[in-house]
Amino acid sequence: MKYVDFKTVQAMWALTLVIVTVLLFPGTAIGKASTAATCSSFPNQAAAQDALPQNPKLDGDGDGIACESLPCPCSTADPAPAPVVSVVFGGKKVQSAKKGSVVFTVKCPDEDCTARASGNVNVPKVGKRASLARKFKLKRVKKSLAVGQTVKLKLKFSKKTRAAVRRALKTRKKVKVKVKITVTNASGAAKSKRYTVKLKR
Ligand SMILES: [Ca+2]
Repeated sequence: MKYVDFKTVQAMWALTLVIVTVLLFPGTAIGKASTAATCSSFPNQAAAQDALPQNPKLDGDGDGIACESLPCPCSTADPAPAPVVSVVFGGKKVQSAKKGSVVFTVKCPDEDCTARASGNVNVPKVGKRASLARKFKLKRVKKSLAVGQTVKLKLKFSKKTRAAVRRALKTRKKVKVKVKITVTNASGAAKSKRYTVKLKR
């Protein structure tokens, strides 16, 4: 190479300058575009909060607040509170098979709510008749509760279920009823409770 003209030298210098800038200041616009946003990409908490919808990883603990470690200015928007519904559940762990149903109670002390119950009866095999070992689904129950009202949820056994339960209990088999009760309020908050009830003769 005999000589390099002035324009080429100038262009090379400019290019070098850009590369050095990106290497030294990765926080600049050019550097940021090439990497996924992390908390260190933001100057403060509020900025990270604004970018949270596009970068869910900024909220590692899932509480709705991005990058708690960053300095303020901070986001003034409170994270949406976790919806809760307070419920008082009631129900005996051992219930009589004679009634042909299992009964639970539900009360919402703070607001109106809706209770839904579903479940099944697990009847074990009796004697050699393996076909009788099965789950019997209970008919679902749904009730609306006024605030403070205690409501009974009665899950009735079908005729078939009653017969199978009676047969099993006669031979001292254990019959269990599994029930799930879910209570929801007007704002969609839900709370569930599961019961395993032993049936006695
Ligand atoms: Ca967080």
